[in-house]
Amino acid sequence: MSEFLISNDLITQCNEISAKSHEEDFEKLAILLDRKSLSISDLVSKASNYNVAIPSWGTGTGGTRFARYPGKGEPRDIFDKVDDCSVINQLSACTPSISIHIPWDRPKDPNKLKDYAQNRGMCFDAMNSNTFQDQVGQKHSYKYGSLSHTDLDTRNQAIELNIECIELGKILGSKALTVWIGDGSNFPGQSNFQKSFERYLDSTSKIYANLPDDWLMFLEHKIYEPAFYSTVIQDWGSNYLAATELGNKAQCLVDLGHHAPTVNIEMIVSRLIQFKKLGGFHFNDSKYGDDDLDSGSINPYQLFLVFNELVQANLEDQNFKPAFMLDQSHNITDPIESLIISAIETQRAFIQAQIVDREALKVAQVENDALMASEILKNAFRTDVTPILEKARLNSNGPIDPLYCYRKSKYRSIVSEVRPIIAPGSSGIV
Ligand SMILES: [Mn+2]
Repeated sequence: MSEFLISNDLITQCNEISAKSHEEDFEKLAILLDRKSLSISDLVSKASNYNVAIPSWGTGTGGTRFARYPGKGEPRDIFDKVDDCSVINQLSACTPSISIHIPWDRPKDPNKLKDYAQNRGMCFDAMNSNTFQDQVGQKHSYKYGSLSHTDLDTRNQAIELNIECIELGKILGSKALTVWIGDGSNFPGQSNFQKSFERYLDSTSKIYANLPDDWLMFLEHKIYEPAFYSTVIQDWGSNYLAATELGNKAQCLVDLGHHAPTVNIEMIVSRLIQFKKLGGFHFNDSKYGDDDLDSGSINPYQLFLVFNELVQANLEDQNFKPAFMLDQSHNITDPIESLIISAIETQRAFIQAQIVDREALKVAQVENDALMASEILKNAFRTDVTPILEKARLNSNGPIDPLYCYRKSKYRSIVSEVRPIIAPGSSGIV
Protein backbone atom coordinates (compact mmCIF):
# COMPACT_ATOMS: atom_id res chain seq x y z
CA MET A 1 0.00 0.00 0.00
CA SER A 2 1.52 3.29 -1.02
CA GLU A 3 1.76 6.22 1.36
CA PHE A 4 1.07 9.38 -0.61
CA LEU A 5 2.42 12.75 0.43
CA ILE A 6 -0.30 14.81 -1.27
CA SER A 7 -3.74 14.07 0.17
CA ASN A 8 -6.31 12.51 -2.10
CA ASP A 9 -8.84 14.99 -0.70
CA LEU A 10 -6.79 17.89 -2.04
CA ILE A 11 -6.55 16.28 -5.47
CA THR A 12 -10.31 15.71 -5.48
CA GLN A 13 -10.96 19.33 -4.49
CA CYS A 14 -8.65 20.62 -7.19
CA ASN A 15 -10.24 18.36 -9.79
CA GLU A 16 -13.73 19.63 -8.97
CA ILE A 17 -12.68 23.08 -10.16
CA SER A 18 -11.63 21.96 -13.64
CA ALA A 19 -13.81 18.84 -14.10
CA LYS A 20 -16.42 20.55 -16.30
CA SER A 21 -13.98 22.19 -18.72
CA HIS A 22 -11.96 18.97 -18.87
CA GLU A 23 -15.04 16.94 -19.87
CA GLU A 24 -16.05 19.49 -22.50
CA ASP A 25 -12.55 19.53 -24.01
CA PHE A 26 -12.36 15.75 -23.90
CA GLU A 27 -15.67 15.37 -25.75
CA LYS A 28 -14.58 17.84 -28.39
CA LEU A 29 -11.27 16.06 -28.93
CA ALA A 30 -13.03 12.68 -29.07
CA ILE A 31 -15.14 13.95 -32.01
CA LEU A 32 -12.09 15.35 -33.78
CA LEU A 33 -10.15 12.09 -33.38
CA ASP A 34 -13.15 10.00 -34.37
CA ARG A 35 -13.14 11.87 -37.68
CA LYS A 36 -9.61 10.47 -38.17
CA SER A 37 -10.79 6.98 -37.13
CA LEU A 38 -8.84 7.22 -33.89
CA SER A 39 -10.27 6.05 -30.59
CA ILE A 40 -9.69 8.48 -27.76
CA SER A 41 -9.96 5.73 -25.14
CA ASP A 42 -7.13 3.82 -26.86
CA LEU A 43 -5.02 6.94 -26.67
CA VAL A 44 -5.90 7.41 -22.99
CA SER A 45 -4.75 3.90 -22.21
CA LYS A 46 -1.53 4.51 -24.17
CA ALA A 47 -0.95 7.66 -22.12
CA SER A 48 -1.65 5.68 -18.92
CA ASN A 49 0.97 3.11 -19.86
CA TYR A 50 3.60 5.73 -20.65
CA ASN A 51 6.44 6.02 -18.10
CA VAL A 52 9.54 8.16 -17.83
CA ALA A 53 12.08 7.81 -15.00
CA ILE A 54 13.04 10.68 -12.71
CA PRO A 55 16.73 11.33 -12.04
CA SER A 56 17.32 11.56 -8.29
CA TRP A 57 19.76 14.44 -8.84
CA GLY A 58 17.10 16.41 -10.70
CA THR A 59 15.17 16.92 -7.47
CA GLY A 60 17.86 19.27 -6.16
CA THR A 61 18.49 22.72 -7.62
CA GLY A 62 21.16 22.60 -10.27
CA GLY A 63 23.62 25.29 -11.12
CA THR A 64 26.09 26.51 -13.67
CA ARG A 65 29.86 26.83 -13.44
CA PHE A 66 29.16 30.40 -12.32
CA ALA A 67 26.84 29.83 -9.40
CA ARG A 68 24.19 27.75 -7.78
CA TYR A 69 21.21 29.33 -6.08
CA PRO A 70 19.82 26.75 -3.69
CA GLY A 71 16.06 26.59 -3.25
CA LYS A 72 13.97 26.09 -0.15
CA GLY A 73 13.43 22.61 1.19
CA GLU A 74 15.86 20.81 -1.08
CA PRO A 75 16.27 17.08 -0.43
CA ARG A 76 19.00 16.29 2.11
CA ASP A 77 19.53 12.69 1.16
CA ILE A 78 18.24 9.89 -1.05
CA PHE A 79 15.21 9.36 1.18
CA ASP A 80 14.09 12.98 0.72
CA LYS A 81 14.73 12.56 -3.01
CA VAL A 82 12.46 9.49 -3.03
CA ASP A 83 9.78 11.58 -1.29
CA ASP A 84 10.04 14.30 -3.94
CA CYS A 85 10.00 11.74 -6.75
CA SER A 86 6.87 10.18 -5.28
CA VAL A 87 5.15 13.57 -5.31
CA ILE A 88 6.15 14.02 -8.96
CA ASN A 89 4.71 10.58 -9.71
CA GLN A 90 1.51 11.17 -7.75
CA LEU A 91 0.84 14.42 -9.64
CA SER A 92 2.07 13.43 -13.12
CA ALA A 93 0.93 9.78 -12.90
CA CYS A 94 3.68 8.79 -15.32
CA THR A 95 6.96 8.66 -13.34
CA PRO A 96 6.97 5.57 -11.09
CA SER A 97 10.73 4.97 -11.22
CA ILE A 98 13.88 6.70 -9.99
CA SER A 99 17.32 6.64 -11.53
CA ILE A 100 20.03 7.14 -8.90
CA HIS A 101 23.65 8.25 -8.99
CA ILE A 102 26.44 6.53 -7.09
CA PRO A 103 28.20 7.75 -4.96
CA TRP A 104 25.82 10.74 -4.55
CA ASP A 105 22.96 8.47 -3.48
CA ARG A 106 24.92 5.54 -2.04
CA PRO A 107 22.58 3.94 0.52
CA LYS A 108 23.93 2.56 3.82
CA ASP A 109 21.22 -0.06 3.72
CA PRO A 110 19.97 -0.70 0.15
CA ASN A 111 17.17 -2.98 1.35
CA LYS A 112 15.84 -0.22 3.59
CA LEU A 113 15.94 2.18 0.63
CA LYS A 114 14.12 -0.29 -1.58
CA ASP A 115 11.36 -0.76 1.03
CA TYR A 116 11.10 2.99 1.57
CA ALA A 117 10.65 3.57 -2.17
CA GLN A 118 8.12 0.76 -2.45
CA ASN A 119 6.04 2.32 0.32
CA ARG A 120 5.97 5.49 -1.75
CA GLY A 121 4.89 3.55 -4.85
CA MET A 122 8.31 3.92 -6.47
CA CYS A 123 10.88 1.54 -7.95
CA PHE A 124 14.44 1.95 -9.26
CA ASP A 125 15.46 2.49 -12.85
CA ALA A 126 18.98 2.55 -14.34
CA MET A 127 21.94 2.98 -11.99
CA ASN A 128 24.34 5.80 -12.83
CA SER A 129 28.04 5.78 -12.00
CA ASN A 130 29.75 9.05 -11.20
CA THR A 131 33.42 8.97 -12.16
CA PHE A 132 33.60 12.61 -13.24
CA GLN A 133 34.13 14.07 -9.80
CA ASP A 134 36.46 13.29 -6.88
CA GLN A 135 34.96 12.32 -3.54
CA VAL A 136 36.47 13.04 -0.12
CA GLY A 137 39.11 10.44 0.69
CA GLN A 138 39.21 9.06 -2.86
CA LYS A 139 42.57 7.46 -3.63
CA HIS A 140 42.99 8.31 -7.32
CA SER A 141 41.79 11.55 -8.91
CA TYR A 142 39.57 11.75 -11.99
CA LYS A 143 41.01 15.13 -12.96
CA TYR A 144 42.52 13.64 -16.11
CA GLY A 145 39.91 10.97 -16.74
CA SER A 146 38.43 7.80 -15.32
CA LEU A 147 37.70 4.73 -17.47
CA SER A 148 40.13 5.97 -20.14
CA HIS A 149 42.75 7.38 -17.75
CA THR A 150 46.39 6.76 -18.64
CA ASP A 151 46.93 5.30 -15.14
CA LEU A 152 45.79 1.70 -14.59
CA ASP A 153 44.99 2.15 -10.87
CA THR A 154 42.69 5.08 -11.65
CA ARG A 155 40.94 3.06 -14.35
CA ASN A 156 40.53 0.14 -11.94
CA GLN A 157 39.02 2.42 -9.31
CA ALA A 158 36.47 3.66 -11.87
CA ILE A 159 35.70 0.08 -12.94
CA GLU A 160 35.16 -0.91 -9.29
CA LEU A 161 32.64 1.91 -8.80
CA ASN A 162 30.67 0.70 -11.81
CA ILE A 163 30.67 -2.85 -10.47
CA GLU A 164 29.47 -1.49 -7.11
CA CYS A 165 26.60 0.20 -9.00
CA ILE A 166 25.62 -3.15 -10.50
CA GLU A 167 25.73 -4.88 -7.11
CA LEU A 168 23.62 -2.16 -5.47
CA GLY A 169 21.24 -2.15 -8.40
CA LYS A 170 20.68 -5.90 -8.07
CA ILE A 171 19.37 -5.34 -4.53
CA LEU A 172 17.30 -2.31 -5.52
CA GLY A 173 15.65 -4.09 -8.46
CA SER A 174 17.36 -2.11 -11.21
CA LYS A 175 18.05 -3.74 -14.57
CA ALA A 176 20.48 -1.33 -16.18
CA LEU A 177 23.70 0.58 -15.70
CA THR A 178 24.20 3.93 -17.43
CA VAL A 179 27.81 4.87 -18.03
CA TRP A 180 28.69 8.43 -18.84
CA ILE A 181 32.26 9.63 -18.40
CA GLY A 182 33.67 13.14 -18.38
CA ASP A 183 36.91 11.91 -19.95
CA GLY A 184 38.39 13.95 -22.74
CA SER A 185 40.90 16.71 -23.42
CA ASN A 186 41.13 20.48 -23.47
CA PHE A 187 44.08 20.87 -25.84
CA PRO A 188 44.94 19.42 -29.22
CA GLY A 189 47.65 16.85 -28.66
CA GLN A 190 46.75 16.34 -24.98
CA SER A 191 45.21 12.91 -25.60
CA ASN A 192 45.99 10.16 -28.02
CA PHE A 193 42.46 9.66 -29.42
CA GLN A 194 42.99 6.03 -30.32
CA LYS A 195 44.76 4.98 -27.13
CA SER A 196 42.18 6.63 -24.89
CA PHE A 197 39.34 4.90 -26.79
CA GLU A 198 41.21 1.59 -26.47
CA ARG A 199 41.54 2.09 -22.71
CA TYR A 200 37.85 3.01 -22.51
CA LEU A 201 36.89 -0.19 -24.34
CA ASP A 202 39.18 -2.25 -22.12
CA SER A 203 37.63 -0.77 -18.94
CA THR A 204 34.03 -1.01 -20.11
CA SER A 205 34.53 -4.64 -21.17
CA LYS A 206 35.53 -5.43 -17.57
CA ILE A 207 32.34 -3.76 -16.32
CA TYR A 208 30.31 -5.54 -19.00
CA ALA A 209 31.68 -8.89 -17.78
CA ASN A 210 29.99 -8.22 -14.41
CA LEU A 211 26.60 -7.45 -15.93
CA PRO A 212 23.82 -9.94 -15.05
CA ASP A 213 22.20 -11.67 -18.04
CA ASP A 214 18.97 -9.69 -17.76
CA TRP A 215 20.71 -6.30 -17.47
CA LEU A 216 21.57 -3.69 -20.08
CA MET A 217 24.50 -1.31 -20.13
CA PHE A 218 23.66 2.11 -21.56
CA LEU A 219 26.56 4.09 -23.00
CA GLU A 220 25.98 7.83 -23.16
CA HIS A 221 27.83 10.07 -25.60
CA LYS A 222 28.42 13.79 -25.15
CA ILE A 223 30.08 16.14 -27.62
CA TYR A 224 31.80 18.32 -25.03
CA GLU A 225 31.84 19.37 -21.36
CA PRO A 226 33.56 19.09 -18.98
CA ALA A 227 36.28 18.48 -21.59
CA PHE A 228 36.15 21.28 -24.15
CA TYR A 229 38.37 20.07 -27.01
CA SER A 230 37.53 16.38 -27.31
CA THR A 231 35.61 13.72 -25.41
CA VAL A 232 36.23 10.00 -25.57
CA ILE A 233 32.63 9.11 -26.47
CA GLN A 234 31.80 12.28 -28.35
CA ASP A 235 28.96 11.23 -30.62
CA TRP A 236 26.63 8.43 -31.63
CA GLY A 237 29.27 6.98 -33.97
CA SER A 238 31.78 6.34 -31.20
CA ASN A 239 28.91 5.23 -28.99
CA TYR A 240 27.74 2.73 -31.60
CA LEU A 241 31.28 1.42 -32.10
CA ALA A 242 31.75 0.93 -28.34
CA ALA A 243 28.33 -0.68 -27.84
CA THR A 244 28.93 -3.01 -30.79
CA GLU A 245 32.38 -3.93 -29.54
CA LEU A 246 31.03 -4.78 -26.06
CA GLY A 247 28.11 -6.98 -27.04
CA ASN A 248 24.32 -7.26 -27.16
CA LYS A 249 23.72 -6.03 -23.64
CA ALA A 250 25.51 -2.76 -24.43
CA GLN A 251 23.20 -0.17 -25.94
CA CYS A 252 23.46 3.48 -26.93
CA LEU A 253 21.74 6.12 -24.83
CA VAL A 254 20.77 9.38 -26.49
CA ASP A 255 20.76 12.48 -24.32
CA LEU A 256 19.00 15.12 -26.39
CA GLY A 257 21.34 17.88 -25.16
CA HIS A 258 24.58 16.07 -25.96
CA HIS A 259 24.82 16.95 -29.65
CA ALA A 260 26.08 19.87 -31.66
CA PRO A 261 23.39 22.51 -32.29
CA THR A 262 21.34 21.79 -35.44
CA VAL A 263 22.22 18.06 -35.47
CA ASN A 264 19.31 15.97 -36.71
CA ILE A 265 18.69 13.91 -33.58
CA GLU A 266 15.60 12.07 -34.83
CA MET A 267 17.73 10.71 -37.66
CA ILE A 268 20.37 9.44 -35.21
CA VAL A 269 17.50 7.79 -33.36
CA SER A 270 16.35 6.09 -36.55
CA ARG A 271 19.83 4.82 -37.38
CA LEU A 272 20.33 3.34 -33.91
CA ILE A 273 16.90 1.70 -34.06
CA GLN A 274 17.69 0.16 -37.44
CA PHE A 275 20.84 -1.46 -36.11
CA LYS A 276 19.24 -2.50 -32.78
CA LYS A 277 21.46 -0.33 -30.63
CA LEU A 278 19.05 2.24 -29.23
CA GLY A 279 18.78 1.55 -25.51
CA GLY A 280 17.31 4.69 -24.06
CA PHE A 281 17.00 8.43 -23.70
CA HIS A 282 17.84 11.27 -21.45
CA PHE A 283 15.25 13.92 -22.18
CA ASN A 284 15.91 17.63 -21.79
CA ASP A 285 15.91 20.63 -24.10
CA SER A 286 18.57 22.99 -25.34
CA LYS A 287 18.80 26.28 -27.24
CA TYR A 288 22.56 26.45 -27.78
CA GLY A 289 24.96 23.88 -26.39
CA ASP A 290 23.56 22.93 -23.03
CA ASP A 291 21.74 19.86 -21.77
CA ASP A 292 19.92 21.61 -18.96
CA LEU A 293 16.61 23.07 -20.08
CA ASP A 294 13.21 21.51 -19.43
CA SER A 295 11.97 18.93 -21.94
CA GLY A 296 9.74 20.48 -24.56
CA SER A 297 10.44 24.06 -23.43
CA ILE A 298 12.49 25.12 -26.47
CA ASN A 299 11.90 22.75 -29.36
CA PRO A 300 8.79 20.64 -28.82
CA TYR A 301 8.66 19.77 -32.53
CA GLN A 302 12.04 18.04 -32.27
CA LEU A 303 10.77 16.08 -29.26
CA PHE A 304 7.71 15.07 -31.30
CA LEU A 305 9.89 13.99 -34.25
CA VAL A 306 11.98 11.81 -31.93
CA PHE A 307 8.81 10.14 -30.62
CA ASN A 308 7.56 9.82 -34.17
CA GLU A 309 10.54 7.54 -34.88
CA LEU A 310 9.94 5.59 -31.67
CA VAL A 311 6.24 5.04 -32.30
CA GLN A 312 6.97 3.94 -35.87
CA ALA A 313 9.62 1.50 -34.61
CA ASN A 314 7.27 0.14 -31.98
CA LEU A 315 4.61 -0.58 -34.61
CA GLU A 316 7.15 -2.68 -36.47
CA ASP A 317 8.56 -4.40 -33.38
CA GLN A 318 6.34 -4.62 -30.29
CA ASN A 319 9.34 -5.68 -28.19
CA PHE A 320 11.15 -2.43 -28.92
CA LYS A 321 10.98 -0.55 -25.63
CA PRO A 322 13.82 1.89 -24.99
CA ALA A 323 14.28 3.30 -21.47
CA PHE A 324 13.03 6.84 -20.95
CA MET A 325 14.53 9.17 -18.38
CA LEU A 326 14.57 12.89 -17.78
CA ASP A 327 18.01 14.46 -17.34
CA GLN A 328 17.96 18.20 -16.93
CA SER A 329 19.20 20.83 -14.52
CA HIS A 330 16.72 23.10 -12.76
CA ASN A 331 18.56 26.27 -11.94
CA ILE A 332 15.76 28.76 -11.37
CA THR A 333 12.57 26.72 -10.97
CA ASP A 334 11.22 24.41 -8.29
CA PRO A 335 12.63 21.07 -9.50
CA ILE A 336 9.40 19.25 -8.65
CA GLU A 337 7.39 21.59 -10.88
CA SER A 338 9.90 21.32 -13.71
CA LEU A 339 10.01 17.53 -13.53
CA ILE A 340 6.21 17.20 -13.48
CA ILE A 341 5.81 19.47 -16.50
CA SER A 342 8.74 17.88 -18.36
CA ALA A 343 7.45 14.33 -17.80
CA ILE A 344 4.09 15.42 -19.17
CA GLU A 345 5.74 17.11 -22.18
CA THR A 346 7.41 13.83 -23.15
CA GLN A 347 4.09 12.01 -22.64
CA ARG A 348 2.43 14.64 -24.85
CA ALA A 349 4.97 14.08 -27.65
CA PHE A 350 4.41 10.34 -27.32
CA ILE A 351 0.64 10.71 -27.74
CA GLN A 352 0.95 13.24 -30.58
CA ALA A 353 3.17 10.73 -32.38
CA GLN A 354 0.40 8.13 -32.01
CA ILE A 355 -1.93 10.39 -33.98
CA VAL A 356 0.25 10.48 -37.09
CA ASP A 357 -1.63 9.03 -40.06
CA ARG A 358 1.00 6.42 -40.90
CA GLU A 359 -0.76 5.02 -43.95
CA ALA A 360 -1.08 8.46 -45.51
CA LEU A 361 2.53 9.19 -44.62
CA LYS A 362 3.66 6.02 -46.33
CA VAL A 363 1.79 7.00 -49.49
CA ALA A 364 3.22 10.54 -49.41
CA GLN A 365 6.72 9.12 -49.06
CA VAL A 366 6.31 6.64 -51.91
CA GLU A 367 4.84 9.36 -54.14
CA ASN A 368 7.55 11.84 -53.17
CA ASP A 369 4.88 14.24 -51.93
CA ALA A 370 7.18 16.20 -49.65
CA LEU A 371 4.72 18.90 -48.66
CA MET A 372 1.96 16.43 -47.80
CA ALA A 373 4.37 14.31 -45.73
CA SER A 374 5.32 17.35 -43.71
CA GLU A 375 1.66 18.36 -43.31
CA ILE A 376 0.76 14.89 -42.02
CA LEU A 377 3.36 15.20 -39.27
CA LYS A 378 2.44 18.78 -38.45
CA ASN A 379 -1.23 17.90 -38.31
CA ALA A 380 -0.51 15.41 -35.52
CA PHE A 381 1.85 17.82 -33.78
CA ARG A 382 -0.71 20.61 -33.85
CA THR A 383 -3.38 18.44 -32.19
CA ASP A 384 -3.83 19.53 -28.59
CA VAL A 385 -3.87 16.20 -26.75
CA THR A 386 -4.05 17.81 -23.28
CA PRO A 387 -7.50 16.31 -22.48
CA ILE A 388 -6.07 12.81 -23.11
CA LEU A 389 -3.24 13.43 -20.66
CA GLU A 390 -5.69 14.88 -18.13
CA LYS A 391 -7.93 11.84 -18.44
CA ALA A 392 -4.99 9.45 -17.96
CA ARG A 393 -4.12 11.26 -14.72
CA LEU A 394 -7.74 11.29 -13.56
CA ASN A 395 -7.97 7.55 -14.13
CA SER A 396 -4.93 7.13 -11.85
CA ASN A 397 -6.46 9.33 -9.12
CA GLY A 398 -4.18 12.15 -10.17
CA PRO A 399 -4.91 15.81 -10.81
CA ILE A 400 -6.32 17.35 -13.97
CA ASP A 401 -4.00 20.33 -13.41
CA PRO A 402 -0.85 19.06 -11.62
CA LEU A 403 0.82 22.45 -11.27
CA TYR A 404 -2.23 24.02 -9.63
CA CYS A 405 -2.57 21.07 -7.29
CA TYR A 406 1.13 21.07 -6.36
CA ARG A 407 1.07 24.76 -5.52
CA LYS A 408 -2.13 24.33 -3.49
CA SER A 409 -0.48 21.52 -1.51
CA LYS A 410 2.29 23.85 -0.26
CA TYR A 411 4.52 20.76 -0.27
CA ARG A 412 7.71 22.79 -0.74
CA SER A 413 7.12 25.08 2.22
CA ILE A 414 6.04 22.13 4.38
CA VAL A 415 9.25 20.18 3.68
CA SER A 416 11.38 23.31 4.01
CA GLU A 417 10.42 23.31 7.72
CA VAL A 418 12.51 20.19 8.19
CA ARG A 419 15.05 20.55 5.39
CA PRO A 420 17.58 23.34 5.94
CA ILE A 421 18.93 25.26 2.92
CA ILE A 422 21.96 23.54 1.46
CA ALA A 423 24.96 25.87 1.13
CA PRO A 424 25.65 27.12 -2.39
CA GLY A 425 28.22 25.01 -4.17
CA SER A 426 28.93 23.16 -7.33
CA SER A 427 26.18 21.02 -8.75
CA GLY A 428 27.73 18.57 -11.17
CA ILE A 429 24.67 17.67 -13.20
CA VAL A 430 25.27 15.66 -16.35
MN1 LIG B 1 22.43 12.51 -19.56
